Amino acid sequence: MTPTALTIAGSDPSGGAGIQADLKTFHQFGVYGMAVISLLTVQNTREVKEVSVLSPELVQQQLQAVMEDLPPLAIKTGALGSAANIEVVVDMLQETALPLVVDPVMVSTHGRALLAQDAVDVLMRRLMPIADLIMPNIHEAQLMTGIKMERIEDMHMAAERLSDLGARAVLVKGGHLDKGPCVDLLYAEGERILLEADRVDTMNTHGTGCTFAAAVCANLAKGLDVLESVQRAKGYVLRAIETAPGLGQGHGPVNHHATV
Ligand code: PXL
Repeated sequence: MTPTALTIAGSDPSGGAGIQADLKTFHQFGVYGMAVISLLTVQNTREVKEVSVLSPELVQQQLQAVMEDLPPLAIKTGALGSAANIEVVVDMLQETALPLVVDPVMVSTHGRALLAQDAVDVLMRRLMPIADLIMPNIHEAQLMTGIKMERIEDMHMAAERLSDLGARAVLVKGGHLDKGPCVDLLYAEGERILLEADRVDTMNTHGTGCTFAAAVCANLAKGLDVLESVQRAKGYVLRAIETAPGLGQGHGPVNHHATV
């Protein structure tokens, strides 16, 4: 059977993040990709000029069109934009038992809000309990838990807290910690696993979060378990950063052609 995956996320016309990154990543992993668009950004590698959030009706209708005809084997959510968009997504997805990866995108690479303030609460209360894996970076983890993220132990505490909200597994991404290797902490069923990678000194990290979550989702669609999916996805993202094509004058995209 052809593995299929769906992303519900925002558009980045410069192609490095959002649904564009997700679809390229699905494709690279040999997975048929589908995309429900939740918001449009007007941006390039230098700046975000505009963000326009789609109506919940349009998001609901796109999702319905996919689900009634060709339901995917796994789903990933990225920037959803509003509390109302999260509500319609959860209303529809809670009926299904499909593997769901949640990238709780709150701000863009350039610091623009991609999720309304009041939506963080809805995300935690409604989306988290149906997630198989939620993948916050330290800023998102800090915003959701109030725990100041400075050390691995802080990441562990935040992961426990988020796990209590119902997510089956939590991956707190430590790439934004100040120094040392990039350590991500995977927490599931009371156990933690540390995933380490060398830090790459580069400007070209635009869309890494999207690409990471999409790669996990692609592997879940292919039937791998969460740990194996995360490990393979992390390797792919590291190679994608190391071989970034150097496009644009700001934060450039990663190389989605990297080996899987
Ligand atoms: O990486 C977060 C992200 C998600 N979605 C869209 C984005 C970005 C980062 O800039 O533009 C559409």
